[in-house]
Amino acid sequence: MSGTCVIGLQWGDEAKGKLVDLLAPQFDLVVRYQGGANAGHTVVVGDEVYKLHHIPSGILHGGVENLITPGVVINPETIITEMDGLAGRGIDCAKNMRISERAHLVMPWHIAEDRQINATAVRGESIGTTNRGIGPCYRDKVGRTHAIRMTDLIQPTRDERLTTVAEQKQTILRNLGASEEELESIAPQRVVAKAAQWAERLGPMIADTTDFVLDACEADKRILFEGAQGALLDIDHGTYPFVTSSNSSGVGVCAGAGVPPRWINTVLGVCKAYSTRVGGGPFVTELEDATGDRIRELGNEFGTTTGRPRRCGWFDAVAVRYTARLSGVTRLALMMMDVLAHLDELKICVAYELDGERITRFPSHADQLRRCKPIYETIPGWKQPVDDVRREEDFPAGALEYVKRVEELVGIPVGVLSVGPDRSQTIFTS
Ligand code: 2SA
Ligand code: MG
Repeated sequence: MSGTCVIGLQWGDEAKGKLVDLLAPQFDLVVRYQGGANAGHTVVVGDEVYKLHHIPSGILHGGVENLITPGVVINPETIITEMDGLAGRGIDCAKNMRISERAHLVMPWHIAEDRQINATAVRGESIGTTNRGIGPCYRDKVGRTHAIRMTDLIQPTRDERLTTVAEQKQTILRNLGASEEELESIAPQRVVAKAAQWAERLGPMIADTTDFVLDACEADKRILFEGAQGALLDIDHGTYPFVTSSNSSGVGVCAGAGVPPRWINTVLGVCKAYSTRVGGGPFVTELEDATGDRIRELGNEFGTTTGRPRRCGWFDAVAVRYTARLSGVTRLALMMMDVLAHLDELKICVAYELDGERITRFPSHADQLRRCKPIYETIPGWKQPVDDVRREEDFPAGALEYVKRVEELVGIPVGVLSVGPDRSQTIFTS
């Protein structure tokens, strides 16, 4: 048994891609199991920066098999562009990547529908999606009538199926006030022509990944499950409705990958030493001041996928304790310690005040979360760069003090500390 998961414990962008990339050589298989091209994993190898949205980070290592399993929604255009980009750098994805025949396709109409979602305020605020068609695609998957799966691309009924759905979608979008240009972009003949190209490029990689991954489990292969987004964006357990449309916490691994719990034994929970969020929704420890701006600047906190500036704030131990427990985390990875090294004073949110009461449980309603005020503990900044630290014992005492406090509050030991984007700037501590 050696199923290891890497799960984001905040709102995404915790630098999971870097960890997965670092760990990948120790595994036989890297599995992406939820989300889609809304993910943005930045991997830095020497001077090369790779931005992956769809393709598992294990692709950068020759001997590793990469699976995209049923829980993922695939934008064929994006994945092909990404494959071409990697090919230009000498990486042939067709060699060691398989895409589940059960995975759903993000179609051009989903992107148009996502724009409609973003134009609508939910509970007084826009969700601020990544406009990648993720929500509409999952909605169609659950709704079933308009869904297209990878396997549909390689069936003889493909063109007929696509024509029917494209016609229905044109009607739906026309009623929603879509422009003529938008309607033209999803015209049946256009979609059918595109699908033929997709099938040609992706066809050789379409496989029964469920069978493949179960065989791998039974053969005692080492499997790394690569989470996308973060647990607070989980459709069932996150800050609903300001969430993504998949199960992005640890509980999503099994359903998305098609792997039962018995094969999973290690869960690495990744969090920044502070907090960030992109898009709308409550954020109790948000800093809308100079300190927030300073963190954004020091941490280069801009979205990989959309380039949006990220909202920044202090570490929220209430939220992370919740998501760490929910995700079954066995070790924490505390990232971006280098950013905190520049601040005079640090704060950790240890509890919330909700309607005059002190709570340490994470509330389920967005309105309650909005009313929560952070209760902070202040810790002096250690004010000493840590970028060059490579061993736990070389950290300044103040930094280790901060780490200890995080461990105590979250209730899980820290096993990894990160002090910069490079592979070498990662310290395994326990
Ligand atoms: P969606 O597009 O339907 O999944 O958006 C719903 C909410 O989920 C948030 N979300 C994300 N938050 C952080 N990082 C994400 N990935 C990109 C990245 C984001 C980017 O890695 O940098 O580039 O902006 C991600 N994906 C989805 C989203 O902001 C909404 O709040
Ligand atoms: Mg990201």
